[in-house]
Amino acid sequence: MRRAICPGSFDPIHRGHVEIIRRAAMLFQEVVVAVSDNPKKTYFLDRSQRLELAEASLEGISGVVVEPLEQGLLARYAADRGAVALVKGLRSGQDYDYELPMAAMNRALTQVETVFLPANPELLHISSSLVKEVHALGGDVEAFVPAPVLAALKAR
Ligand code: COD
Repeated sequence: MRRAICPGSFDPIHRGHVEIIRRAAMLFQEVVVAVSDNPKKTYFLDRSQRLELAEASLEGISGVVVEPLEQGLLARYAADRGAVALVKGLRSGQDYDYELPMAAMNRALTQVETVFLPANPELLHISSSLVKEVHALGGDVEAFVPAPVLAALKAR
């Protein structure tokens, strides 16, 4: 079984994330979507909501499972889960500069590879922080998030 990990905060999951996960699922037999939980970070949605929304938003994509990612080394988690790769989406050179040393460190730690998928040009403006900001300022985020996330944002 060739398993990959798609890690993220997913606070909340958005259409850019879903597209990367869908493409990862075409490359690997199983994709574990690992929802991070870093107690030092302040999240907009709590972990159970981020997990539920990821599950609901990814329903129907074959080979995808959603799990919590406890605080700790991502490379260790990937090795413990028997994953051969981490999959990250790249929106810009800035993402690449940020991700490249982590990819090298993760490989040095447990030999796990990192696969970078270029963001779909039509979705690269989407980030969780901009979704939250646009929503907080009364903007319509329907084009940027899956239906379950839109419903949850409206309910808050
Ligand atoms: N299109 C394509 N990809 C996108 C888009 C978009 N529009 N938006 C985001 N992405 C990608 C990001 O580039 C990222 O790969 C992924 O989606 C997740 O994004 P976020 O914002 O939900 O998640 P982050 O950036 O907060 O990352 C959380 C992680 C757990 C991945 C991160 O904290 C991490 O790698 N931690 C590792 C800790 C560790 O082991 N450190 C040791 C040093 S290597």
